[in-house]
Amino acid sequence: MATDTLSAPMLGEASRTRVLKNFIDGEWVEASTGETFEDRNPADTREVVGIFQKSGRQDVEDAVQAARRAFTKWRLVPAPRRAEIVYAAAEILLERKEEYARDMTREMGKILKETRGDVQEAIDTAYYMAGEGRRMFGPTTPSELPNKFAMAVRQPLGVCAMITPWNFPMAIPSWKLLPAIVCGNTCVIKPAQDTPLSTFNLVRTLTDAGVPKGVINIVTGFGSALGSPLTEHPEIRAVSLTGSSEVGRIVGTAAAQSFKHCSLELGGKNPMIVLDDANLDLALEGALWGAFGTTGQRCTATSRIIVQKGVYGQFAHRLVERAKALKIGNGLDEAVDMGPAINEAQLNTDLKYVDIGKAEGAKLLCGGNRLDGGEYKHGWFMEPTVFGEVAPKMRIAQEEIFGPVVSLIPCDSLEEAIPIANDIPYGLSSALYTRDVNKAFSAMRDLYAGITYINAPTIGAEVHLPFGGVKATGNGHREGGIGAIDFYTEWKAVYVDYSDRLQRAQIDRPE
Ligand code: UN1
Repeated sequence: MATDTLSAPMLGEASRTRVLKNFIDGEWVEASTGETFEDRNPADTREVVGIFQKSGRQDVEDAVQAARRAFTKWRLVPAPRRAEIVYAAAEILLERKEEYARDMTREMGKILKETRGDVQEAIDTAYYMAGEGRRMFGPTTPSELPNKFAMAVRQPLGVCAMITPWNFPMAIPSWKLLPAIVCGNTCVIKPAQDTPLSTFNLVRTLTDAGVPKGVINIVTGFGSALGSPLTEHPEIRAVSLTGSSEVGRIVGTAAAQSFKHCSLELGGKNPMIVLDDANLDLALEGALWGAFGTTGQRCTATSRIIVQKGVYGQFAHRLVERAKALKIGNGLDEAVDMGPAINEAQLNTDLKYVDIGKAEGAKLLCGGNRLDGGEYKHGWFMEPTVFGEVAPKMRIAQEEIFGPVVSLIPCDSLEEAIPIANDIPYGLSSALYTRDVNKAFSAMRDLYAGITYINAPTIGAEVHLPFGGVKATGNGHREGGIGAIDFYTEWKAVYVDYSDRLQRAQIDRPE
């Protein structure tokens, strides 16, 4: 078996199994536990994509100490210089886009078109954040006293921890790592155990572009072992998690004990409203892409479609026809529309919700079964699934499934649809299909979510706009755009008194 080094070339598909070590202080090191785990292809579990370190508390400690040492120098590198490295990384990612997309399809399962999009999202983030290095604006403002100058400057926080999910294994790490380092922080990242390779590919690129040792450290392993060390460590100043609301509550509670900055991007149960006056062809395309793109494994996935009664029958019929026609299979095949679930546990959850939906009295219009014959034998595949006549309070309409299962909810009007859309524990994304500008604007105001699309599905956020949501979707922070710069910096107010005398604010009031 090949052991990875920074200079080792990427090995192509179907080549030797790579053993990847942790990346700490610019070195590849084995986990202190001496244990490893396998990263397997969910479309064909016979294929081991890589072998990774099953790390423990000591590995986190080593990574934090490396990041702490690196911070003393990195914080002093001018932000535009830090940003140039990120820009150079974007250029390298562009060259390696196809190779990294193929690696990602093999470890995550989503189709090539989408994994290319995932790498592109990291490229977009890199270009955007490279530009921020020359902004990082802060206000200057008049002092209330004469001969005194006042301004606020952004300062880095120190060591930041990132805990990232498997569904966007390069894009989401890029949302966190790139603003963090442009702002002058250093990082310890724990990628999801199902998809560590794509994070390695991103960090390898950043290292090749010139990020110095210790600025980004990777510790792989399981949340059960690494969650507490990362969230409780007194020298970690910020934690950024993308994951479930359940894990978010644990991470948020732990991080609060040492007053860390904490950004939580959590679940979604995203509604799409289709009104009678909508362009139905467009709404169908959107529904299909929003519900079954990424096998429904996006926190932005369209999982509820609230359809006005005038078009409900036609919409349901046509959606089912289109869902049945989707080609399921290995994402490396360009003809495939939808890949597998990420792992057995996720597939079981998806199938469990099919049973729950049936038991609740929803009408199974298509799908619902596991695919495990023939070409599907060694993967975690299931049919795209559509439930009709779903009542808004059923569990399949309230709980995040994270699979290719969508619920159709009939409604009478936009006035009825909005409360149905809002009456869930989450609030990430939302969509409305209509040709009526008045309705569009009231929905933009009244849908209670972090993101609203008009005449587009609930997925497909762009990296320079705020990404995040309300209620159980998060804790008020936003990734993407300037929100990320806000999260990874701390304000410092600076006063310069050039009057040469003691001037007391609030007390000495010039005549
Ligand atoms: C996620 O599902 O966690 O907006 C992120 C989108 C993608 C990002 C999804 N750009 O669907």
